[in-house]
Amino acid sequence: MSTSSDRRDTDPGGADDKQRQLDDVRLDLTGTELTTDQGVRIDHTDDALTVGERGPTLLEDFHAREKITHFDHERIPERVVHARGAGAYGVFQPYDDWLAEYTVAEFLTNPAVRTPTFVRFSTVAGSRGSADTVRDVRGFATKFYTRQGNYDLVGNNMPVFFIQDGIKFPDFVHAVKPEPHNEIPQAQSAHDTFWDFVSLQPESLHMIMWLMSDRALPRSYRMMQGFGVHTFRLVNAEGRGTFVKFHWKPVLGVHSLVWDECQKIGGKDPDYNRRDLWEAIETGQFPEYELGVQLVPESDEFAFDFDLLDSTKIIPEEQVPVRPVGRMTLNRNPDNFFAETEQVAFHTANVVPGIDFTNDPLLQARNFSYLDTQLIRLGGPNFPQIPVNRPVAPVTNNQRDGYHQSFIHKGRTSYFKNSLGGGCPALAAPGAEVFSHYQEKVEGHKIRKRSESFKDFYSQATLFWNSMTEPEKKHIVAAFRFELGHVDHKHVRQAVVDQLNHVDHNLAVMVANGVGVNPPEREVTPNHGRSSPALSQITMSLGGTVSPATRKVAILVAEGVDGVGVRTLVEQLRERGTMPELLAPHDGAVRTADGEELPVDRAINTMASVLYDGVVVPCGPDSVRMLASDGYAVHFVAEAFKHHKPVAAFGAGIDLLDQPWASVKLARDDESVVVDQGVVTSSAARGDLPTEFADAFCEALARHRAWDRSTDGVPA
Ligand code: HDE
Repeated sequence: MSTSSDRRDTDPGGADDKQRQLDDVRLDLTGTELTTDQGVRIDHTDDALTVGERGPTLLEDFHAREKITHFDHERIPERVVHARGAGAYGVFQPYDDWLAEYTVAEFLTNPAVRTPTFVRFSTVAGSRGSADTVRDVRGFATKFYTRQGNYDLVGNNMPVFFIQDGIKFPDFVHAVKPEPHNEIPQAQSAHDTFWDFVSLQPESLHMIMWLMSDRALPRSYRMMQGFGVHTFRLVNAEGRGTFVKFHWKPVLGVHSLVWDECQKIGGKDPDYNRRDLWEAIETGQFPEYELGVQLVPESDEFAFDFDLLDSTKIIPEEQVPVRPVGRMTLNRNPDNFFAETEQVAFHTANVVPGIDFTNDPLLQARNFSYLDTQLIRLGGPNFPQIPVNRPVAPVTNNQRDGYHQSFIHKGRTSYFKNSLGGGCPALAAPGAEVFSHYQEKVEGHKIRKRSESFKDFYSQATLFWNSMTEPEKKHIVAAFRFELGHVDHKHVRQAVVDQLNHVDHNLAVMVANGVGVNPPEREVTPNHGRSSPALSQITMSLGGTVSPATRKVAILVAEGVDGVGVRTLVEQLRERGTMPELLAPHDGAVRTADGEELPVDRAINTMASVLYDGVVVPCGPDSVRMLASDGYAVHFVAEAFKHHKPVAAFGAGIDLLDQPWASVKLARDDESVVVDQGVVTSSAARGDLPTEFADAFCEALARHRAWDRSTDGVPA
């Protein structure tokens, strides 16, 4: 058996600590024989024990009873929110030690320490079996198994929240969940009770702007930001506190789907985001996120025109920059969804020395709620012993008994102080690193009253709106029209529009015109005109380094395709980190113009353009003629075009793009590479395909979508 000092020699950073611990409980049944839960071997499990061939089943059949009883109890309650999720293990490592001035948290400040993590991404409103691509907030919860104990950063992919005080959470969740009389609609906010709540609770408006934006439709969990939302507190060795907001930034950039695409994917592949995460990790394309912090000295607590304790507000990045701390890489899928992703339990109150709370009333309520909900969801107080939840730091205390106790505590003492057990577990020795609560001075009367400093509901909603690019604004207006268009009560539609008039008059008018209510006659709250470029994912992705890595490309082929051209292209696309797949009218293989067999990855009619980031139609006159007469193929290209995706063709493949609805410039005669509105074409064929073709297509993939493309007339 290896000792912990052996382990430190081979893994000094500690990155494998958690996996080594889990190895002790991992079961591999390869080569085993069937037994009962009591370890008794069984040679028959297809028929119950009966009296004669056609007689009654006997109660004595312990194997049948045990098997069925266990099955009967397989389900546990799903999470009351964030029920649908996907998880992965990873490792976090700080870049350097600069944060040590502000916190004693070792995992954030010691670059030699590699802390194991488990992350669970989730949607919020839908049930466990609902689709991934709904319009919703995404959870981004991270458990850091640090050497000082577990730290959980239970965040979302949006930096603000719907409400300011946790006491409103049951009201909010009841409003957004399916309506109670008929349990409709599933995983959607487009219904009356949600918008009724919003119209009467204007503090939700800032978050509503985020929810109606493209942020609610992430292309991938690997391509969305994460935020701790609340203002937390870092505490340094002298006991000095600093306010902090946590940010995760995905290395692949922030990208979204379009709404029409989301709705279609909901049917074609309800596991779209979950599958994407799983496959990326299985194929070694490990998702990476940079952790950053915004720091505010306590002396600046009142320096802002909003309250730092109000979770419906951001600190604009232009005001307080996000400073990079370290990087997390997700590198291992769970072995068993239930054991790990379903049973993982996050809690905002799981903190380690160096990180503490503030009086944000939303955070304070969460610090109560998570443990409470887990007691019922995971069946009692011993859920921290479930393998995925166990810290790598030793757990030694006098907590005993309860459902599912899985440790055997030896000895006769389970109380403090004791003399019979040698005084153990003892208090930490003086000077040892312990958690000590930040000594904040608090005084006041017991009151139920929202602070006056929380009462500006509109300025930051306006800031968000002002920061959007034109396509992003168009999407927001369309989202409001879709959502309110599903609200039956006209007075609710009107009330929401009237609220929006406080955010921006033009926005309110545009929404009103789409949903058949009275546009507000005049501006009530003048738009302050301020903006924050960091809020726009399009502005950010244009400014930053973008990469086509991991994007999925469909190459449409049929009999007679230009095999040399296809092979060249596939190679070039792979070299640039993308994931090309060949789709044909049938599965198996197609014969190229040169008579060779070209293996096919998928049949076109089993897939859809919405499952790819871009499409290429290669040369081969026969192949293109066949595709042109195949409705699935024609629709595939038209739909990708409609969703502003990069579309490319070479040689005869260009004919498939030469459509009345595609007003783009296409390569003709000897034009090597033409790029127009994200459409990349080349007259070249066979082995002559210039590398600029793949370069231009990958550049378009990296830019994600061509928003300047006009798509109104596309019949898809
Ligand atoms: Fe949660 N939230 N929440 N929440 N939340 C839960 O805990 C709650 C809030 C978030 O993948 C529950 O174990 C209250 C904000 C995530 O397992 C529950 C309030 C943010 C997850 C709960 C909030 C979140 C949860 C349900 C208002 C972003 C999924 C199951 C005071 C910063 C974690 C569970 C996972 C889960 C309560 C508000 C994020 C009921 C009372 C703000 C990512 O305890």
